[in-house]
Amino acid sequence: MSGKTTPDYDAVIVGAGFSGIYLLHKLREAGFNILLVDAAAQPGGIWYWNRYPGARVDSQVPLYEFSLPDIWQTWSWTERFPGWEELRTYFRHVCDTLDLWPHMRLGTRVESARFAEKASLWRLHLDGGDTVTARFLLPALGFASKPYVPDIPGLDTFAGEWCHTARWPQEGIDLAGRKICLIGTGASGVQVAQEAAKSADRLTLFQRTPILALPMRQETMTEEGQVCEKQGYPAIFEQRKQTSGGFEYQSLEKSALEVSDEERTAHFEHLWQRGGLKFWYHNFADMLTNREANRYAYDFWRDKVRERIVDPALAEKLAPAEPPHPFGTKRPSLEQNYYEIFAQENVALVDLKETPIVRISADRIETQDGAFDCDLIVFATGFDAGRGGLIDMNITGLGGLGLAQAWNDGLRAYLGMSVTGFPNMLFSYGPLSPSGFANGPTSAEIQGDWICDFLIWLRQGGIKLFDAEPQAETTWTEIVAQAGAMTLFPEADSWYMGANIPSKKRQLINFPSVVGYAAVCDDVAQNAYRGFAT
Ligand code: N01
Repeated sequence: MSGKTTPDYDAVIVGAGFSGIYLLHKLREAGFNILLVDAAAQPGGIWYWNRYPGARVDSQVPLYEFSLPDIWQTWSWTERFPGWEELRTYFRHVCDTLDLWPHMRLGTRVESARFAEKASLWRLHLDGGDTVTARFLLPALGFASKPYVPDIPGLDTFAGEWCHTARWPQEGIDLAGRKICLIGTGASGVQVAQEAAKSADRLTLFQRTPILALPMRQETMTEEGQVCEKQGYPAIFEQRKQTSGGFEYQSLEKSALEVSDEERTAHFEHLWQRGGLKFWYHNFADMLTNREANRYAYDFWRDKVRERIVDPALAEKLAPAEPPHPFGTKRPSLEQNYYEIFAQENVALVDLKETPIVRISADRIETQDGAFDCDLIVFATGFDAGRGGLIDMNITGLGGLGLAQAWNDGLRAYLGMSVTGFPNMLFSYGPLSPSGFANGPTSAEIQGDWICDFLIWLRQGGIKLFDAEPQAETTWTEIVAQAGAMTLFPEADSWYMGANIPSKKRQLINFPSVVGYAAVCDDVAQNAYRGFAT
C-alpha cells in the first residue's frame, strides 16, 4: 500500500455515534466513497460504551434524534427520555433505513493515523493489522470517548470487581446484594446510584462536589400520541438550530434582575414543573453571566431540593446553603429519585472534602475517617473531554507532529474542526466546537452539513489538500476563550474548563452557542472557506 497515491476511500469516518452516522449518510448521498470505522461492536457511540444500569439521555424526545424525515417518520419512542437500549435500537433502525451497514467496519479500532505528505492522504492502521488510506480523515469520536479513572493508591490490590461507567461490561453486572462503592456524582454517578440503590446490599457514594440535579419528569410515550406530535417535529428541528444549546428553547431575553421577585419565582417554578434541562437552558438571559442572577437560580434550586431531604446535615451536603459553584457552570444532570435514595438504610454518602480517600485495599476503600467494605467499585469519574479520544488515536500530521504534542500548551482548532499541520482532517463534535454544550444531534447535523458542503466544494475545485491557516486557528481559539470569559463558566472546576484532568490546561473547551457557531461556519463557507489554505 505504501507509495500509492490514489486512496482507498475519499474519506474515513471514525465513530458510529450521531456525528459519524450523519456524516456517513450525507457524504454517501453526495457520491463520496466512504468507510466508517468504530471500535464498538454496534453503532450508537456513547450509547454503546455507557450501558451502565440507568443510563439514559437527558434531552427529551424529539430533540435527541435525527431530523431526517425517513428516520423520524418511521420511528417512535417508548419514553420521553429514552434509555441506552432503546437508543441502540434506534441506531440500528437508522443504519437499516439509510442502508449504511455495507460502509461500516465495526469492532475495529484505529490504532494510528498518519498523513502521508507526498501522496496527500491519510494512512490508517487498524487493530486487525489492516491499513486503509483516505483523502480525508473525519474523526467523530464524541466529546467523552476517553474515560478518566483517578490514580488512587492500591486499586491494583483490590480483590473485587471495578469498572468505569463508560466501560461497563456489555454482558452487564448484577448489582443485587452487592457492596458497592460509587465514586463521582456527575450525571453518570446519579444514574447508577438510582439503580444501584434498588438492590444493593450497601451503596456508598463518594461525593467530592454535590451535583445540582434537576427533576427529569420522565413520561412513557405511545405510538398514537407521537403520530400527532410529529406534525410539529419539522418546526422543532428547525428551531433547535436557532438556539444556544441546540434545544427547542433559548434563554429568556429578560434579566433575572429586571423582574419582580414574584415574576422571577413564577418562571423558576414553571421551568421546575416542566422538568428536564429547561431550568438550565430556558432560564433568564443573565443566569450564566451574572452572579446575582445566578444566585437567585441557585437558591431556588437549593430550597426545592432541601424539601426532599429530612436530615439537615445530609441536606447541607447535597444542597449546601452556599453554592459550590455558580448554578449551571457544571453541567446539571437529571434525576428521578436521587435525593430520596439517601433516606434508605442501604445507602450512605461520604463527603470527600471532609474525608478524602487515602487508599484502596483488597476489600475496602479507606478514607481519612474510616473504611468502607465493598466488592464492586464504580468509577463515575468522567472523561478527558474533547481531546482524550483524539489523542488516543495517535494522529500524526505534517513533519511527524503528533496531535498530543500540538495540544501540549492547550487545545487549539479552527472552528473546532481543524488543527493546523493536520491537513485534510476535520473532526466533528470536537474541542472548541459547541459539542459539550450542545444537544448532540443538532450539533452533529450542523457540522455534518458543513463538512459535506466543504468536501463537495473541494471536489468541484479539484482541490486535494487543505490546511487551517495558523492565524485562523489562533483567532478562533481566542474567540472561544473570550466567549467563555463573558460567562461564569471559568468559576467552576469543571470538565467544561478542562479542570477535571490533572495537568490539562485550564480553558473553556467548547464554544457556548450553537446558533452563533453555525453563523460563523456559514460565513466561512460563503467566503470561499476563508481560513483554509488550499
Ligand atoms: O462525569 P463528570 P459524568 N475523586 O465529569 C468526580 C454527559 N452525560 O460521566 O465535581 C473523587 O460530570 C467529580 O467530582 P468533582 C454530560 O454532559 C450525560 O458524570 O470534579 N471524585 C464528579 O462528581 C456530563 O456532564 C448523561 O468534584 C472525583 C464526577 O466524578 C458528562 O457526560 C449521562 C474524582 C465526574 O462527573 C460527564 O458526566 C452521563 C476523584 N479523583 C453523562 N475525579 C445523560 O444524558 C472526578 N470525580 C443523562
